[in-house]
Amino acid sequence: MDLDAIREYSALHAKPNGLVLQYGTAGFRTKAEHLDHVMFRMGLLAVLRSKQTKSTIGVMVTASHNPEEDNGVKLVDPLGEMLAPSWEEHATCLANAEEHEMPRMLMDISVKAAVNLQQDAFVVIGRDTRPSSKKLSQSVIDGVTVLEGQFHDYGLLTTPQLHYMVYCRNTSGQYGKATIEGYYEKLSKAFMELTKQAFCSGDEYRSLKVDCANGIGALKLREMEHYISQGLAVQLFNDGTKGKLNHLCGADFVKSHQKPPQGMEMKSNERCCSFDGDADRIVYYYLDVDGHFHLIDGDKIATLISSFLKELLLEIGESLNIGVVQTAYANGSSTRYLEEVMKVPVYCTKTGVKHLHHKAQEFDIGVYFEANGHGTVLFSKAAETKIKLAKELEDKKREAAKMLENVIDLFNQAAGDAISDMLVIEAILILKGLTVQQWDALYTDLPNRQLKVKVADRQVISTTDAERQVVTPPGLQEAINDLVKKYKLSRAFVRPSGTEDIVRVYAEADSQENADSLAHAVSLAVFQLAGGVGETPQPGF
Ligand code: NG1
Ligand code: ZN
Repeated sequence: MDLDAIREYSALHAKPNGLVLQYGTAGFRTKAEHLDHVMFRMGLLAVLRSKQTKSTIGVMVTASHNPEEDNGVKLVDPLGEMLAPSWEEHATCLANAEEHEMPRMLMDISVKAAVNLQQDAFVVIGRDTRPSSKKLSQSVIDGVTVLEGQFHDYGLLTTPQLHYMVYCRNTSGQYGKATIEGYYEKLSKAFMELTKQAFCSGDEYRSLKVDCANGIGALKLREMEHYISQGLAVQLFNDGTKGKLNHLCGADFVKSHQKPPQGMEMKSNERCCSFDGDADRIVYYYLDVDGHFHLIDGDKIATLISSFLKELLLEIGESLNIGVVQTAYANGSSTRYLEEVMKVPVYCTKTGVKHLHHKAQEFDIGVYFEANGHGTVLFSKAAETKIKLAKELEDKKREAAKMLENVIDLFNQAAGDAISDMLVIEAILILKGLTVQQWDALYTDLPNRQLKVKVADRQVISTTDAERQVVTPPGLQEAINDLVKKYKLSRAFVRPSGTEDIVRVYAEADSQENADSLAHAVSLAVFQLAGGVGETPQPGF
């Protein structure tokens, strides 16, 4: 390690005084102007992680669904996964180190993590379309080069595309080609093959309106359009030519406000979907003939996909275990439907895809989705092998096995991916001849409401039982229990956000009015018992 060079370059990416950041649910996130030093340091850290794992490591510059002025960075581990927890700690220490501590901190991490400094390092970098992203990704590159790491800068990519590149490179190209064309070819081939034997019921199923949140999804979907145009016509809205990223549009807006994005022309019964700012989330929706808005969120996506997979597994007659992984934000109706009607085991983990991803790996086929539309399906090696063997069986089983193979190829095994999920969903709707209304009618969501409360220090709230119960501050859980008792079919929980400086409140009840009123009452309890700041939460939204 050339400590002088590190000192010299680090001074060019100096840390603002007094700034403390935490590697949270999805890496570091804050206002873009505070992130230059973090980017440089994550470039350094990526080199160490690459040396330690003897693998390619990814660095993605994005703040996903957060405002355009924000930015963020996260590291991607060798199999496309989120950074290992012990390295999240190293990341936090490194990001918060004072200038003069930098060389020692790097040495400390190298010793603690047994990094062989002689080992070569390779880092791949991607970024979203935020105005700040280009310069910030250059700071990552500065960090990589000062530690003499090799790198490939992919430039503009969706977050899941970067995960895909990392996964491809670390499996010697077996998973796919580590190029943007490789990604389009893999997905479009699987999509076209999967849908080719479909009973084609005309154009109504074959065109889809996509709100791209004025983000990277628009660019990438446009590039991909011609690969899939024979099977699906996509019409892009909020494509970034005028509007602001994530502003009044995108998956997060649609899910949290439960209304259509601005800039989308919706006619009744048309299938529409929204991506978020880095295209790893997707939600669907439509207007019924009375003009009412219907949201089809991650839970209903997971339900559609698991019921399709279950049918195919039944056809090939293989005993593969399938499990669905959700978080506390999953609508109670979805959990009940999956468990009681579909007889699929459901598990609840903490918020953040890394927790869901991890749990999903325990099954032959693990379906995981956050209610906000972030998720994918993981197939174990054992499942892949059994499916391959089933292709040798009689005709009907062979067809189902072939379809399953295409489904495996279509799902991004490295990360939740809006583009890949969209293609799977479209394929299932085509194959089953389902309209968006029929899909929506699988079950009825319980009315729900999510709110944010500002407190002085959100870490005073600690939780247990996959975030469904509050441990501290004392009295808060009892207060929530008492409030929940006042409503029918009700449930509520609170947790500190990992990406914003707020506490999130979630409530569900038998009517929208009751869900709203319960959410408000719980917000007041948080405000009073957990050190609320600013204005007392008001009813109404
Ligand atoms: P936080 O801010 O920790 O609630 C949010 C989402 C997560 C995940 C991360 C990363 C909700 C309630 N929370 O986390 O699911 O997507 O952002 O982007 O949707
Ligand atoms: Zn995202």
